[in-house]
Amino acid sequence: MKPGRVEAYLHQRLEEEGALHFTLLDPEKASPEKTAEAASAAERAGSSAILLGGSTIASQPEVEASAKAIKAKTSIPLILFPGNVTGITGHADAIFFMSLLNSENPYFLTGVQALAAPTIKRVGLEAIPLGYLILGGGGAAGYVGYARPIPYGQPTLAAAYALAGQYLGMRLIYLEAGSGAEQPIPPETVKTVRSVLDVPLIVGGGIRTGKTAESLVEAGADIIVTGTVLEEAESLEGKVGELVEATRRGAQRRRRH
Ligand code: 1GP
Repeated sequence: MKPGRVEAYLHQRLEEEGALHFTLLDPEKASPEKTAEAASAAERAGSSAILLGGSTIASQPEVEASAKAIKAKTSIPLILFPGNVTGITGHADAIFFMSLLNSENPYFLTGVQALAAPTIKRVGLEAIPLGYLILGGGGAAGYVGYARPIPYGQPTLAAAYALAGQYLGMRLIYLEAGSGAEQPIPPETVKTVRSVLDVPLIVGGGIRTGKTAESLVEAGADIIVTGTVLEEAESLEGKVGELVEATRRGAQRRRRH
């Protein structure tokens, strides 16, 4: 399967900028109008893509309504970040076709993917193969996904799983600490994983400040995802701006190594 338009865009932006920031929006937390306004503010502040989804989404119509509203207000890619079959709509540009590599439940390894695949083909969504790994506490995603989270003190285990994902053909690897995690993934873990990987590395969960984003990018994260901190921020645009700037600084520092 050749890279589609969105995947090619991501690679081009990564080549130009070194590292990127993505904004995660939950369609069940606000109305489609408010969600679209947040997406538009994130685009203005320099975020490179909108992720729509979460691990507890039950209402597909809300995903669809939010996707439509976001597409009407933004021009950066809208990528679905599904936790289940309920996370799918044809009104997005692409979908992270994810397998939760450290799940104990085959449903989250290949089962839900098989249920979703025919619909993804029918609606013409670009599928981007992604290996999803849950670390630390794991939050709701870890609980819902029957994950056996990799402890923060075991970076070589995380690297082994990430490399296995790459060898299985996944074209992105996502290290997830869990939405709202108290402790984001430690930079040391990111560094160890980065040292074995060739594909882009996404890091998310519990990232709240520019300083954290910068240190994760410097350690080797290519894409930083934030959701919770943007829901809590007084100014979403201001917070995304801080994170985008930090991501750029992190990329510059990494280049100097
Ligand atoms: C969750 O990694 C994402 O799937 C983002 O986490 O909500 O903590 O930013 P936060």
